[in-house]
Amino acid sequence: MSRKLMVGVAQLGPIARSESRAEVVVRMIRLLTEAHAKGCKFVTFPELALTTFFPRWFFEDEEELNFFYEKEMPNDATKPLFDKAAELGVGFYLGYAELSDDEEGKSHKYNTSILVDDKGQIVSKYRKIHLPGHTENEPWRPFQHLEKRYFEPGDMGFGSCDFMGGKVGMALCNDRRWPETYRVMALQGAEMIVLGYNTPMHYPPVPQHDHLQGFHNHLVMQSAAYQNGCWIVACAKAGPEEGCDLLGESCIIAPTGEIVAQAKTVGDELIFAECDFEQTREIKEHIFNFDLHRRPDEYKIISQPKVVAD
Ligand code: ING
Repeated sequence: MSRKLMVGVAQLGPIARSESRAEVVVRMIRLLTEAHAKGCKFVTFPELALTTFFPRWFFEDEEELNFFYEKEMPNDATKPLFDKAAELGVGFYLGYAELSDDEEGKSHKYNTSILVDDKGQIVSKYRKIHLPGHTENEPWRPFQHLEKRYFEPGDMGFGSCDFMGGKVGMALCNDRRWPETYRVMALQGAEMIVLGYNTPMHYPPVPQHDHLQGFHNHLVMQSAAYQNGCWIVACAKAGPEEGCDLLGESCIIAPTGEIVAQAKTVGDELIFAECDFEQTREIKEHIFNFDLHRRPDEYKIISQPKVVAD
């Protein structure tokens, strides 16, 4: 028996600060249409896919900052994407900056992703849990990484939902570096984990690792795919964006840990592969059979709350 899904990864090249959401959506629809022509039923876009990666700048003006957030989804800018996807019968994963009000009317900002089905309906939402970077402007850096300032930690946990014949979980960028991310979803039955990323090649605190960005990117996801018996689908925003070089190397990784498709450029590029959810069983029922082999009684320290330094 097989449960095959043709998956596309729509890597985006640089998005200029001056580029409108409408212009970006045109690029996304072009990739979505190409993916459909190749037989894809599901397409992933990057993290914060609608605008340039704005956490690289320090904004003092709240209004200037709020420009980068979506107040609703879909909205005028993204409706053409939702409509085209529904017309073609293709689902997608989309990352964006979310500005949402809670029941008391208090507004919150999250680094968010959604799963949209082949009828254009949002079926799952995730808010980024591992926020990298810093909270205050640090002028010593050639560029900032102010995700801790511009987003609240996600409040929805890591989930897994029935989607397109399999069980699919979502993550965002820095989440992919933390093994717990994948294990929490795999323990909920996830067979595929999709994520988008914006990863600068230069990491100011530890520049001696700059040449290892590509290695670390694939290292963490290939090991996670194997250790959790999951397909991992990773989509970059890539290339020289507003003076900051972003890693490409978008990829699709099989449950064995093998990279089965990888982007070759740092521009708009579609890669795709046929993913059989059934193939996850080779791992989940054998080498990483959680029920048979896992020893959570020996892992308690992993989920103990952080000790707050006094
Ligand atoms: N970006 C980066 C990431 O985790 C980063 C931050 C870059 C961390 C390089 C470490 C090294 O890929 C986001 N958006 O999380």
